[in-house]
Amino acid sequence: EQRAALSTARDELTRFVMAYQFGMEEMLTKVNILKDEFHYVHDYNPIEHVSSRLKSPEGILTKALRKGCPLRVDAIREQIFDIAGIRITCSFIADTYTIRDMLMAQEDVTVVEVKDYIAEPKGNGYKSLHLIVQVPVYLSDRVERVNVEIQIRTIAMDFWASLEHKIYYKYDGDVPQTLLDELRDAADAANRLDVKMERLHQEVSTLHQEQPATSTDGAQP
Ligand code: 0O2
Repeated sequence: EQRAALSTARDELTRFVMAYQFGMEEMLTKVNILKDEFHYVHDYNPIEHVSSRLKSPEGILTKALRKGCPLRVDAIREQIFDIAGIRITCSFIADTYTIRDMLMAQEDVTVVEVKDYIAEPKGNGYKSLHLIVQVPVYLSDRVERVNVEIQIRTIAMDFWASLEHKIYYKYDGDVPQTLLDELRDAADAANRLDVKMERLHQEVSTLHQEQPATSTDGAQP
């Protein structure tokens, strides 16, 4: 009897995680379509890099325990939003908002939550746009709406976040104050770089529009 219960629980968990995998793949296709299409429409690609990950069963349980969420799939479905995660790295700050708006405008994407840590950075200096969206996954016997977390940030924000994440885990969350201060300084430096790069990019784009660059090898365009 216990073996049958275990087997049912395992099947349930497998199907549960599978739906997230499918939802994540659907969102990835959407992001990759934008990335490829942008390549033709603009003279630079606003999406630098796209990555994705499924939270491991262990990671799901750890987060559930941390949030005081009951260890049942129905509760986990309603309280843990980042089982499927996609990270989009953009060239410039303005691009992060452009990509956010394009994804939010898609008819089959339901926006559950938006957190703008770019406009309002976290105390430690963390910056990123977070979206929780829901996409329908058409399974053999039902349609399941799964949550996918999308993090959109610039290359500089991503560089900072990955180092901060490593340091945080290295010190098991108890990072010395001097390092925290230095990380805050680094976040400010990353922000200055983002602002400067965006201004340069805009200047060059404006110049390019006013005065199209001429070919240097003498070939006809
Ligand atoms: P991991 O290991 O990256 O998966 P919620 O998900 O809303 O219930 P939370 O943590 O308040 O809980 O949500 P929030 O603030 O939107 O953060 C979700 C994810 O954003 C985190 O997932 C991180 O990936 C990232 N993140 C948030 N704050 C920071 C930060 O200060 N530094 C870095 N490097 N990343 C951050 P996890 O599950 O916490 O971690």
